[in-house]
Amino acid sequence: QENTLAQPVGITLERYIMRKQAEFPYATGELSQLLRDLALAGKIVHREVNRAGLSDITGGMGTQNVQGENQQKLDMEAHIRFVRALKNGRETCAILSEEEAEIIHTDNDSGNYVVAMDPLDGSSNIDVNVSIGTLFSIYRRVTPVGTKASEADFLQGGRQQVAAGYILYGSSTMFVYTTGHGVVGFTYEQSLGEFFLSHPNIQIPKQGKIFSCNEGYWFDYPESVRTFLMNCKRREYSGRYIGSLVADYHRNLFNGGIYMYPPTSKNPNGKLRLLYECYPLAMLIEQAGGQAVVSATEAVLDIVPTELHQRTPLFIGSPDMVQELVASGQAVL
Ligand code: AHM
Ligand code: MG
Repeated sequence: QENTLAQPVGITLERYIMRKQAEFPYATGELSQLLRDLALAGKIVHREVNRAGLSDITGGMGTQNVQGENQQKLDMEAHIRFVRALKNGRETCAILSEEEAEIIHTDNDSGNYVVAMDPLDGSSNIDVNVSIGTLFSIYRRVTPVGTKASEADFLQGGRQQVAAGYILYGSSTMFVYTTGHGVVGFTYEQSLGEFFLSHPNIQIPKQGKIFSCNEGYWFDYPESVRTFLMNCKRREYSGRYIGSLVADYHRNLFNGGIYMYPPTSKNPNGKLRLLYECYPLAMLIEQAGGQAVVSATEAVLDIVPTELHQRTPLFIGSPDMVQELVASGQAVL
């Protein structure tokens, strides 16, 4: 008899995380729970992002949402959702968010992990229906369990991240992460309310034909960056720049390319934040076979952090393109 069922459903994020946990006999399940908390908040933010154009209608009438809260701007709403999910999950003792200057303590000093995150990145794209994303970076705390977490827990350096990832709210919503064993991607199936494994082992092409940067700052760019860009143009590579870091990064990860945010006169240290924008993407790109550098001589993950919200230049993508850029600017980059 003909099988009238639709396609078999695949592996959900939940199941995948459980299976992975079982592969590590000493794993306590805490990191697994933390990843699930992030995915849960991601689903809620997905919902809010998808009805963003409508929320002004209710917001404009001064109404409240179902929880009786006043309507928030979407980036603040995302911040509240992620903080709440991480607090409820009880694995996290402290959170650093782009939306708040100080560390947020979760009132659970027995949590083993801290999370640095940008709850909703791509502020210029939020109100105009263009792809935006969430970025996160996870560390095991270095301060004793049971005490208050401190800056030291967040300033461990990118190589100490135990997991990192992002959620892309694009034409579909995706959850992409690494725990240091390759990069996996899950796509959200809205009608089932689940993320399904769609990209089991993501590798970036060694060479690409896309350059992504804000060319409006051309006259500010270091000579090396301009030389590199001119060479890209001579070869008629494609310029692609959404202005949402997660979306630009995600496209280049799959198609091959380089994303650049060099120092400019407005932002002499670059614009992007080290702890919750550059570190997580740098960990992901290295796991995917790519490279992320801040200068000709320094990998992003090797920067020693000094401040919670510090900025850094970023050059990230296909290894051959990053190496060509580095070669064009040994002296000046
Ligand atoms: P945000 O944290 O205020 O959203 O800024 C970060 C964003 C990135 O997503 C994007 O790549 C970059 O800023 C774009 O900056 P610019 O408009 O200067 O090109
Ligand atoms: Mg941001």
